[in-house]
Amino acid sequence: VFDEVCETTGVTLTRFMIEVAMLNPELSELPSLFSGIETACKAISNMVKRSQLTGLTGYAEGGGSINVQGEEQKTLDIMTNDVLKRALRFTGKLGVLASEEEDTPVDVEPSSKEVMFDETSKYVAVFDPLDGSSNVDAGIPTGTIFGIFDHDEECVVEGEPEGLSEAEMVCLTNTLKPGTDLVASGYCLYSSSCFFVMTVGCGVYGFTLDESIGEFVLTHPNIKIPETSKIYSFNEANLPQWDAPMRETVEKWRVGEGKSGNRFSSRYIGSMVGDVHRTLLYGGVFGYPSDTKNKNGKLRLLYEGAPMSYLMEQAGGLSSTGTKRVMEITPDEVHQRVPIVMGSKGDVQEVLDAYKAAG
Ligand code: AFP
Ligand code: FBP
Repeated sequence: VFDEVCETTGVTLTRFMIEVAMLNPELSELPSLFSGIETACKAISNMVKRSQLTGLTGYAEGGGSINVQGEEQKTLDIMTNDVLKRALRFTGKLGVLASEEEDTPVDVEPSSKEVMFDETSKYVAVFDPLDGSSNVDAGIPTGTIFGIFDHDEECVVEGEPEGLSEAEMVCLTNTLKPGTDLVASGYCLYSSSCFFVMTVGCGVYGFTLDESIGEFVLTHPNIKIPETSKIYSFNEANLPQWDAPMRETVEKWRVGEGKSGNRFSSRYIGSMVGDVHRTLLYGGVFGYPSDTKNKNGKLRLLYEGAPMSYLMEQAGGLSSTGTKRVMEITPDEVHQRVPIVMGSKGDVQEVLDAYKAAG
């Protein structure tokens, strides 16, 4: 019966996750968490799609709502954050959640301590609920990025950071983990199709939302990024301020004088999920490098850099700051930024070689 269903629907994300859990008993609680994320993404996809009709455009409450990073929050930033929190609250598998739109990590249940120390609270989730939201009013693609870590119940806080409750301190240390500790990561891209792309550490799998049955269906099994490319994807207006190795490599690519001899094209959406999705499928190099003004670039390590780097590496690509593997960096704080260059192995390696040569 199961196979008959599958012949009609294709392999759904739900079925895929059940099979992952059957083959990997240590991941047996992951499907319910994925089910919460998947449901939230479907709801967010609808909110984004209908935002022009429902008045969910523009800044929150007539302006003035600023997140902890000093960015003005859009109505959809706040609403999508709530959708995710609510969807995960009742999975019973999540202890702590950190998000771009929350000042500090939060527990997902009102009775925080009970749930956080409940042995079923197995995971910590980190999110950017609506990445690229500044583009949404113009109908440009946006996305949700997520990463999942194990919940470390033994974790002890050293010192007493001022202004944080005991619960918040436990939360905090639970989220400050390097990408190498990720159990799973992924994104949902809201675009011409709604794509859900994920990894649990054995390749990258892409699903497309079939709206006629309301399910994500496997359309891109085992995504592998091409080894070299002809596309770069940066906010090139910042090029004069980049580190010399980054700047010089891109200048060579422009004129076909890089290692591959390819003359590169530029493609930049300004929405990380869209730019990374294209990079995974067509090959290319995406990045937000360090510049003289922003030493750590713009992207956030915990809920943008690390989850996307995990996907990129699992697809056979590389992700680096130029001198360090992004996956190996342990954040000192939740909203820490990190310079990033990621994508096709051969081309990213060329950037790394340039940094090395520059000492
Ligand atoms: P918003 O969510 O504020 O639109 O920022 C999106 C983002 O973090 C990332 O998705 C893009 O890659 C990057 O910013 C674009 O930054 P620039 O506008 O500086 O190119
Ligand atoms: P395709 O339909 O072949 O993708 O071409 C798209 C297009 O005509 C425009 O939509 C776009 O602005 C332009 O090409 C991009 O050109 P270039 O590759 O030179 O940047």
